[in-house]
Amino acid sequence: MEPVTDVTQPTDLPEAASLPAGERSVRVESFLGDGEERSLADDVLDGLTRPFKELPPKHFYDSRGAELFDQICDLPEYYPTRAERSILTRSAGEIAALTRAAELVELGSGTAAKTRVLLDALHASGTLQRYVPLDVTEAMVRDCAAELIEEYPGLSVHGVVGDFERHLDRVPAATDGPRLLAFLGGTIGNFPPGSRRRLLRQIGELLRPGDHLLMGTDLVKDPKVLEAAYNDGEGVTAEFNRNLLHVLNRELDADFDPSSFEHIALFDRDNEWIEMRLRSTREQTIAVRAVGLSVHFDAGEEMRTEISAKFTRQRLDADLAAAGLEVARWLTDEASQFALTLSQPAAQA
Ligand code: AVJ
Repeated sequence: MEPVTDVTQPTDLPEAASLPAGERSVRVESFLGDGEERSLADDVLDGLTRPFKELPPKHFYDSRGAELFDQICDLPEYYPTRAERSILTRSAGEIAALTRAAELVELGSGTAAKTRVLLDALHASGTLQRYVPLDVTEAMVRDCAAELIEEYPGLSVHGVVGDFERHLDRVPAATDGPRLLAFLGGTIGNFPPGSRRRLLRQIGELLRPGDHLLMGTDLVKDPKVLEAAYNDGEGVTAEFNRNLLHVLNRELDADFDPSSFEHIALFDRDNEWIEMRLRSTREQTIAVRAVGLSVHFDAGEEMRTEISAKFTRQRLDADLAAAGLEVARWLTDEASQFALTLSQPAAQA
């Protein structure tokens, strides 16, 4: 695929110096082309023709989905965002001192709300030169890049519009100093064990000795607390889950009636993950015209739309070790609900 490259004044061009300060050091490259719709079509052809229907959670996030997710983060039942922010707030100074990062690379950067806590600490310690946000939503990358270079004098931003499952190799080569790679929010929990380790290995390949990975993970706890976080009283998570059907209707010319699907969220104790599903309330056949598929649902049939793995320290150590990483700091909030792990390439034997 030919990358769609839009270079907005790279810093090394002489003309850049004549631009107003706010435009001097932003560069955004996009690697999303036809590939994006392809991946939804492929996932539908693959996931909706199985005996147990399933779609990956990355397709939740169109603009409505992103908005609903933001609302989820403010729900009283959804503790992970607040817990992670409290850890970041408490530990950002320590992270900055330990990593001395010249560059912050962030996977799934979104609005970079929590990132500012890290950027503040790295900027204050005087080591930070560049921020590299990677996100599938181009507007998010552009808007946050524009804001951040205003907020942090001297910072350059090199945004990458892409999917971290496919475009990690597009992360620009490291600058001179140490790199800190942030993967926050607990997003790693969306991956089942096999692909989780594969992704961690690919992430590990972006790190050299002296670099660090800062990763957020939700922790195993009382199933009632976990299930409430994914089944809130206001029904926001239910709307978020059903939004996937709106995405399919729009992107693939499907004819789902979202009101005929119920939101389900339950903690699978054996696998230690939350599973979200959509349950068809009646027998029905759905046309997904763009891929020429007709999909039959029995009354009560469920389709899995997300897993969100919950971790123990032990499991996380093992997953990181499998990717050649070792834990340097294990940071949790006061109630030990969530963990931020700072890890680094393991010393070569
Ligand atoms: C963005 C994947 C971390 O698993 O908690 C929130 C997504 N789904 N409520 C999570 C989500 C339902 C969230 N992650």
